[in-house]
Amino acid sequence: MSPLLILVGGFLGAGKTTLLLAAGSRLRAAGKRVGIIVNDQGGELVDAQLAESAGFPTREVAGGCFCCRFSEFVRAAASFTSVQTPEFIFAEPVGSCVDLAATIFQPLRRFYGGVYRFAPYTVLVDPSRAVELLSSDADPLTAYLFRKQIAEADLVRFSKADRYRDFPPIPGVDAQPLSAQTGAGLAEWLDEVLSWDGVPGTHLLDIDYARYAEAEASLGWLNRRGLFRPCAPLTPAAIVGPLVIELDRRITEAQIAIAHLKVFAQSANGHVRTSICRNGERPAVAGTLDAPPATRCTVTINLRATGDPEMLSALVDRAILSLPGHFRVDHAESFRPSPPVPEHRFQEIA
Ligand SMILES: Nc1nc2c(ncn2[C@@H]2O[C@H](COP(=O)(O)OP(=O)(O)O)[C@@H](O)[C@H]2O)c(=O)[nH]1
Ligand SMILES: [Mg+2]
Repeated sequence: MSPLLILVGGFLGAGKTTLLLAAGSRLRAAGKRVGIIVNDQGGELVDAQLAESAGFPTREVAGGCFCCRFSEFVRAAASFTSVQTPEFIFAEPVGSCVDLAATIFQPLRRFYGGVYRFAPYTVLVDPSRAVELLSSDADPLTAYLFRKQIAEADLVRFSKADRYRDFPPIPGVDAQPLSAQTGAGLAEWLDEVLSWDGVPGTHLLDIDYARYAEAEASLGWLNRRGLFRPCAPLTPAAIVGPLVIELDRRITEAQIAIAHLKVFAQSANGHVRTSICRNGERPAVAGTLDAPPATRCTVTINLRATGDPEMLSALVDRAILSLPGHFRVDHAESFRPSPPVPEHRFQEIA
C-alpha cells in the first residue's frame, strides 16, 4: 500500500514535533515503518536532530516553508524509498506557515495521488497561545496567521492537555485535547487520522498574502550551531539548562517576546533538548539527562522571537560568551522570513 502522509501543523511551539515523535514511536512499536520530515525557514534544526536521535529516518526541508519548497518536500518524501519505504510519513510544516490546503494538499493530490495516501490535516493549538491570540487585544498580524491556520485544518487538537484544565472556546471548531507527553488522547487522535475516510485539505483559504508575509516577517529567526568545549567536563543537561535560562533572561530584558526557543546539545555520551515557548517559562527538558560529562558538545540554538534579527544575534552571542568554556560557531544565521511564494497554489479542490 502507498505510504500515508500525515501533516501536522500549528503555530510555533504548539507541540508538533513532540506529537510526531510520540505518534511515530507508537506506530513503530506496533512494527510499522515511519519517516519524519521537518521544515523550517532556516537550517540546522533542533527538530531534525531530535527526530534522528529518536531513531527515525528524518529529512529536513530547510530555507523556506513546504509551500515554497514543494519540489523539495516531494523529493524528501520520495527519498525515504531508497532505503525502505515507510508506511507512514509524518511531516511538520514550519509554525508560521499557512495556506497548505491550497499549496500542498491540492498539488499533492493532483500530481502524486497515486503515490501517497493523505491523512487529514491536523492543526495543533497550544491552549495558552489560543487564549492570547484569540483575545481582542492580540497582536493583529500574529492573530491573523493563527486564525487562518485553524480555519484550514481538517482536525484541530489542543496540545499539552496535561498542563491545562480549561480550554478556550474556538468558534466553529470542536478541538479535543491531547497530551503527547502523557499520551492522553493520543491513541484516539491517531485512530481518527488513520481511519479518516474524508477528503483531506479541502478548506481552501481566502488569504491576503501581503498580510501573511507581514505576519511572518514580524518574527526574527536565529539559528546557531557550534562546538562547545567546556573548561571542565559537563553533561549536555548542564550546558543547555543554564544556557536557556541565560538566553531567556537577556531576551526578556531586551523586551523581546519569545515565540519558541530551542537548544539541543549532543555529546559522545548523549543528547539533551530544552525549549521554552514564552518568556519566563520553565524550560522543558528531554533526552539523556543522566549522560556522563564530556569535554566536547555540539550545541544548536533555534530562536524565533518578535525582535530584530541583528539584535537577537547580539543577545545570543553574549549568552554564548557567558558559557564556561570555548564555543566555536560553525553555523550562524539570523533573518526575517522573506515573503512566501508558493510553487503551486490551487484555487479549487483538485
Ligand atoms: N507539558 C507538555 N508539554 C509539551 C507537550 N507537547 C509539547 N510540549 C512542549 O512544548 C514545547 C514545544 O513543543 P514542540 O513539539 O517543539 O513544538 P513545535 O514547535 O510545534 O514543534 C516543548 O517544550 C515541548 O516539550 C505536551 O503534551 N505536554
Ligand atoms: Mg517543531
